[in-house]
Parts: sequence; C-alpha cells; structure tokens
Amino acid sequence: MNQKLLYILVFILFLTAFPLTAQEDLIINTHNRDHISLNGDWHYIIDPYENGFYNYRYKERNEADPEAYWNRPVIKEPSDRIEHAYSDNYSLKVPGDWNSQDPVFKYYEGSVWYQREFDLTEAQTSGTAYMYFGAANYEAHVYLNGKKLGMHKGGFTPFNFKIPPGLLKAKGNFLVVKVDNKRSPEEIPTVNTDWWNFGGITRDVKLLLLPDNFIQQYSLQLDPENFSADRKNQILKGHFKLNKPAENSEITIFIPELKLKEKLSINGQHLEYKLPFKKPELWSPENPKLYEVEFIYGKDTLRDKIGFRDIRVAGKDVILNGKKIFLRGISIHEEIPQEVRRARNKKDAQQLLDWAKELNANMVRLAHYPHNEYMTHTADSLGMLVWSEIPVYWTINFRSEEVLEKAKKQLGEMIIRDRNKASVIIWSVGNETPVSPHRTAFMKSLVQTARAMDNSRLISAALEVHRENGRNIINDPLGESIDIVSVNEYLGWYGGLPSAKENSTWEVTYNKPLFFSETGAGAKAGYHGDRNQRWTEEFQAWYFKETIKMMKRMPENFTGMSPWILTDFRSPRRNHPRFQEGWNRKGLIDNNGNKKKAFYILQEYYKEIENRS
Ligand code: GCB
Repeated sequence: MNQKLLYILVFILFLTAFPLTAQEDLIINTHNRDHISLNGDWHYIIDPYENGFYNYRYKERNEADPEAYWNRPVIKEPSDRIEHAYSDNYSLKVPGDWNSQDPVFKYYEGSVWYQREFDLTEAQTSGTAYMYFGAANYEAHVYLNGKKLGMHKGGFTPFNFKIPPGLLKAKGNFLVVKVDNKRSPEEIPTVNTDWWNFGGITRDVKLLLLPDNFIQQYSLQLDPENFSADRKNQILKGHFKLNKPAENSEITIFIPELKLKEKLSINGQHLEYKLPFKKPELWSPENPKLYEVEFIYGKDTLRDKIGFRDIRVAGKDVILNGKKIFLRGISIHEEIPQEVRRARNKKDAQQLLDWAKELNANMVRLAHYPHNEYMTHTADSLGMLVWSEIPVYWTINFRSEEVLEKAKKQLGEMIIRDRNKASVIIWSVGNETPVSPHRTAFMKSLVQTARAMDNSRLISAALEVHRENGRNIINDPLGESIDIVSVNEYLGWYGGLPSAKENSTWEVTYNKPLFFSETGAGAKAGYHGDRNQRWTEEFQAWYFKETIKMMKRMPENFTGMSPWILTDFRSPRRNHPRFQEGWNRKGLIDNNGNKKKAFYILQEYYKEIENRS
C-alpha cells in the first residue's frame, strides 16, 4: 500500500474511533422536542489513572475489552476476574457538579465514569434518536451499549450524538459517560482561572426522539439592516438548517398572535429568508414580550417563544429599539453559593435573576462562560438583558491554531444555542486577555466569527485598563474591533484605596460606548469596622459609593456597568483563612444569602437612575 493511502486510511480509522462532534450537528430548542429525560441518579467510578480507558500499556482499550468501563461487566463463572462494577452505593445526581455531592470530590480533577441504564418501548427504539447533553465539564466520551457515540470538549456548551440505527433496545440500555475535568494549557479555559473547576455532567441529559427529517437549527429575529424605530413595518430575518437535505419541501412559519403564516419552500439543507413583519410589539426590559412561534416541517412541529428587538450602538451610546439605554448590570457566576454548587435548573436561574431584579438591574453579565439555558430562558421572560461569554480567560495559548479552533467551537455552540433569545444582547469573546500581537489576532478572529454568525447583537470582550502616571488609559488594540469597549476596573481595590477614584479620569482611544464589565471589592459579610479596614462591609460600601460618584461625575462617559459580583463564589485562589476560606468575597450577597451593605448602595443608585437613558 502506498504511504499516502495508508495515511488516509489511518485518518478515516481515527475519525471513526473519535467521531468529533461539530457545532453544525447541534440540535437546538431541545426542551420543546420529544425526549426522555436521563436526569437522575447515575452510578460512578472515580478513575484518576484512566484505567477504564487505557490498558496497562497505556493504549486505548478495544471497544469490546471486558475491562473497558464502557462495557457491562459480565461474570459468567465464579472464577472470572473483573476489577470494576457500577453499584448503587456509588451514585451521583445528574445534572450536578460532582464536587458538591460528596466530600471525596471536593478538590478532585480527573476522570469519573458515569453509568446508568434505561428502558424504552419497542416503538421508541426504531426512530431517529440523539443523545443530548446540556454540558459536561470538560471532556466527555459517550458510550451506549458498548459503542462509542462520540467525544466533546468544552465544559459549558451543549452537544449531541446521533445514535446509530439498531443500537437502542427496549430493555437495559447501558449508557456510560467518561467525564474528565483536568485543566490543561491547551484548552479553554486554561490552567489558571479565578473560579472553581466544578466537574461532572453539570446540565440536563436527554434522549431526543425525532422524526427522520427535522429542523435542527433555526434563527428568527428582526433584520438589523432594515430596522427603524418609528417604522411599524419591520423585516423578519431567519434561517433554517435541516438534519438532512430536502427536495421540494416546505416549512411553515406560524405566529398565531399576529396571524402570520408563511410557507417557504426548501431544497437542500439550508434556507435563509426574509419576511415583512407588521407591527410587532418589541421585546424590552419593561415589556418582555414573547411571541409563540411554530415551525412546521413534515412531521416536525417545533414551538418556541421568541422576542423581537433591535440592539445597536451609535457613537458612544447603546441603543435598544431606537432608544438610548443605560445598562444597570451585575456580573454573575453560575453558582448557588448557599449550596456551594453549580446552578443547574429553572429554580436556580429564578433565584439568581430575582436577586438581580431586586438590585434594580436591567442587565446581567453571565461570567465567564456560557451559563445553562435556564438562565437565558428566564432572562427572556423577565426582561433581563444578557451578556454571554466564552471562557477565553487570561493566558490562553494564543499562538496555537488548535486552541483558536477550540475557542471558535465554543463560541459557535453558545451562539447557536441562544441566538433566538431576545435577552442576549452581547456576545463576549473573552476576559482580561494580555495584549500582544498573537493575542489580538486570535481575539479579532473570534470577533469576526461571532459577527459572521450573528449580526443582530453587539460583540465585546472585557479588557484591562492601562495605568500610567495616575492616568487610566483604555487603548487595547482589540477595542478597534468590538462594539462596546468594556473594561474591568478595580481602582481602589487592586491599587490604592477607594478614594483613588475621586479624581480619576478615563482616556479612551475609541469613540465607542464605554462599559465597566467589572468593578468591586471584597468583604466578609458580618465583619464590620472602619471603612479603611479591608474586608469590612464598610470598606466595600465605600468602594461602591466612590464608584457611583465617579459614574455621576462623568455621565457622558459611561453606558453602564456590571459590578463584580452578585454573590460570593468559590475560588481556589482565595486562601485567606479568616476572610476568604476558598471564597472570592466580592459578592454583594454572601454564601448564606445575606446581603452586604454594598448591595443596598448599588440598589439605591440603580433605582435613582432607573429612568435614565
Ligand atoms: C477580574 C476577573 C475576575 C476575578 C476578579 C477578582 O478582573 O475578571 O474573574 O474574579 O477580577 O475578583 O479579582
């Protein structure tokens, strides 16, 4: 065999052994599709040496290897040797991070095997089926009945695998997922972050039961190129992607409330379209209007609730539906601090966003990675504007093409999942990435990707302030490419005392909106004293008072802020034994749900400027 052919063969073998999931395969709006929830109790095996995956020569085990943990351990004779098994004595709840479920996992970073069984009716075994994961942190290998379905990297975005025909059975389907949350310099995020590396199957798992031909992805929004605030007649812009090409087929779009029913013909797998759209009520924080929308394609009828709004910038302003808006934001990590765990369901989303509402916020920055879909759903119905971000954080390997591809994949998965959520107004491509030519090229490439996928939202990234002889300069070259120049601002916490803000000025190279994507100070709830005393609630309150004074002093400079942060959150970097104990204490609310003084200061300011544009 010639060498080229051999390479091709090896490559094909590689692809069949590791069918990588592509964002193109992602199925959206899974909650409104026929599915069987596979949430619940799963068995687990902790496997730091990856013994279930590699043999003793450190080669990946063959698919049929009885010692591979994806295979059901079978003992035929009492003399048979099997050195693993799944047991009810070792179980974890899915969805959920493993760290919070058993002390053995608190600091664990490595491989864990999850296993469960499920039954189906005969009819359910024969259709088109996909295994769907809301997210698993970080690398997941999925096996069903001894066959590998695929592998996915990225801890905060959804993925799914098609189940080969004939693999599902009515009784005793054996589903195994190997999840590995080891940090690595070549991944996203990288080894160093200021948040807890919660591992596990952190989001919902579903078996999707679909028609043979179905709508896999779609978008539907106001066409930004044809929007004008006073014109009642807008243009709807959208696209469909089918799971496989169609010939002379039809898709119907139906919005009952508006009596809009349009039949579009589709040939092939993709369709882009525009439609006249008369007098829609626009979605906004004051009026989070969502329309019931139905898409009908053959046997596939898919429902969604979609809001329509326009977001853009003009000079230094952010404009929502033709009106200037001030973003009264707050940053949030995806954590329920009272239970020291990842947020994972609707109730959690409601709790976090209710706190944001109580603060009089109209916007949340979902830091530093895409949060679960309940957050953006709930934000849609509450009228909360959203900044959504990928974990390109600090020192990513910006020289690597592969790392860039990984970042683009996560960006693509985030956008595809949430591009029909009116609440999401900003895609952020990263946080505090250190300026260098490689980094800027890397980040600009992400900006371009986001723009090419979605021109109905703003693109940003949280940048750093450059300090020179007491001047605060914002001149990061990435500012050229993004729509909102966002900076993390800690004058008075990192550097000096809050009084440092008194005469501060901000020099921005760009004639663009300026947004403080972070600002904050740490305080241990219940610790009181002089305002000069770090860690007291009084210090933090002072910091916020000075920040607010600064905002008032230069109203024309700012389009808003999302202070750091709604609640205290877990971080391995925060090791002061009295004040931190593994918590970043910049929360306005502590890990018992108690509001600190600074909460009320920001709440009052946001109330005062509620009607400010
Ligand atoms: C930042 C980071 C954020 C940290 C925060 C802090 O600038 O973006 O992830 O948690 O500062 O508390 O230092």
